[in-house]
Amino acid sequence: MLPALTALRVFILLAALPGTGQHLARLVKGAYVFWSGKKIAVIGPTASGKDSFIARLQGRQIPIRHATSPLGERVKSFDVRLALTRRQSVNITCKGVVNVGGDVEYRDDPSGWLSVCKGADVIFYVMTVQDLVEKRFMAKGRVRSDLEWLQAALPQLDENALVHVLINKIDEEIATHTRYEPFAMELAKELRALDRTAKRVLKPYEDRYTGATLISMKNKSMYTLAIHRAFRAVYSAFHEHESPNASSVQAIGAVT
Ligand SMILES: Nc1nc2c(ncn2[C@@H]2O[C@H](COP(=O)(O)OP(=O)(O)OP(=O)(O)O)[C@@H](O)[C@H]2O)c(=O)[nH]1
Ligand SMILES: [Mg+2]
Repeated sequence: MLPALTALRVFILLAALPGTGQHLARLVKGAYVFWSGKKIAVIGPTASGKDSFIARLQGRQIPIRHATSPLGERVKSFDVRLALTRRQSVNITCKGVVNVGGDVEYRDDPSGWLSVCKGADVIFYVMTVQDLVEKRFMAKGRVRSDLEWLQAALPQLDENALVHVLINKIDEEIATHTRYEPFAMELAKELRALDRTAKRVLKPYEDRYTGATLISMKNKSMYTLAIHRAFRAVYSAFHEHESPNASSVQAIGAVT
């Protein structure tokens, strides 16, 4: 099959939006166009799994030992090969990804998170499932203060920059990817609370928030399942933003 055709078929899955014919084709093309050459930034608390996420995106093994990333370490542009099924994958170019450690000093340093996020189209904020369960998104929690940091930073960033939260290390709570859905249901209350808080704290930029996705960088099956949801949620939010009257666009759920 021609690569372009494969890519289109893949994006039918990626977009995963209801609709037929021309409308669907437009959406599929839109998703492809949206993700091609996107600049992403990866931020989050220390040891939440930022380097592991970048490794996964690059198809590498995740670092076994935690090594704190130096401030503003640049990661070269790379192509993300997103395998949607065993036989289908699509290439997305991520340019100018900059990695940065998660300490608060790193966050607040001018050459820290702000420089990482500048010019990014999509900012992935990586936290852990422990942060969620311990409600660190509530007042005085680390996640909450990071959201406040983002709210203050957004006016200085790309005016269309989108934010997506990845809730990592779910493999520490569940054994297989088949437990993903039931686990997400168990955490529904916390996920809704995180969503509400994120939208409230990010005001007036709450539209930039594209939801949160449970994920494991360590477990490949869980990673694969989750990353499609995350990419889809970001694109859906973008599409919704672009055409607010599009009735067939999936609502962005808190989590997935
Ligand atoms: N169990 C489990 N461990 C993980 C997962 N993702 C990352 N880790 C581990 O967590 C540790 C930290 O991962 P990193 O990716 O280096 O974290 P980081 O966010 O880049 O850390 P800093 O740069 O210091 O802020 C490593 O020991 C990883 O092996 C995951 O999904 N599950
Ligand atoms: Mg790191």
